[in-house]
Amino acid sequence: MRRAVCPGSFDPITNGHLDIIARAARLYDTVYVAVMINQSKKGLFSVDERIALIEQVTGDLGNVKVESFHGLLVDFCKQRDIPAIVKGLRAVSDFDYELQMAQMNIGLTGVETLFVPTNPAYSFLSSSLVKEVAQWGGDISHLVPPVVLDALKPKLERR
Ligand code: COD
Repeated sequence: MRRAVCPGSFDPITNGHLDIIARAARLYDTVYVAVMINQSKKGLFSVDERIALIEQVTGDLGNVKVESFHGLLVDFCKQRDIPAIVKGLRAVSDFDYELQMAQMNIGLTGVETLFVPTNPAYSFLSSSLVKEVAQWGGDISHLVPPVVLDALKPKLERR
């Protein structure tokens, strides 16, 4: 049974995340999507809301499990016997930090990190930019799944 994890904050999930998760799901028997909890960072969506959105948009893939975790990613992997972390790489700017994390993680427990090049259509895309553009009324309908678009509207109106 080949297992991998796609970790992140997913606040909220974008088409860039989804592209990486779908590609990982073609390579592995089971892909865990780990919503990592960072208590010092208040998100727009609660962890439960993020999980619900990810479950809705990955449901058709058939081999994706969504969970939250508070702690080190390597411990999430150890507890579930996951040998590989799959990450998307958007640009050179991502590389330095991603390399540091990959080297730290393999040093901690031996878990490997595999990098998947972003789809060029999403190479500029991040959850933060989506929220900023949406807040000022910009069109993000091509950047997030429809359920995320619907979920964003009431959140941003309340701000
Ligand atoms: N195209 C392709 N891939 C993308 C895109 C895009 N447009 N946007 C995001 N991604 C991928 C990247 O691989 C990214 O790493 C991942 O999705 C998650 O993105 P975000 O923005 O939701 O999440 P981050 O960057 O805030 O997540 C950082 C982690 C939570 C993964 C990291 O901080 C972590 O592992 N934390 C757990 C605690 C820990 O173990 N710390 C020690 C690390 S060595």
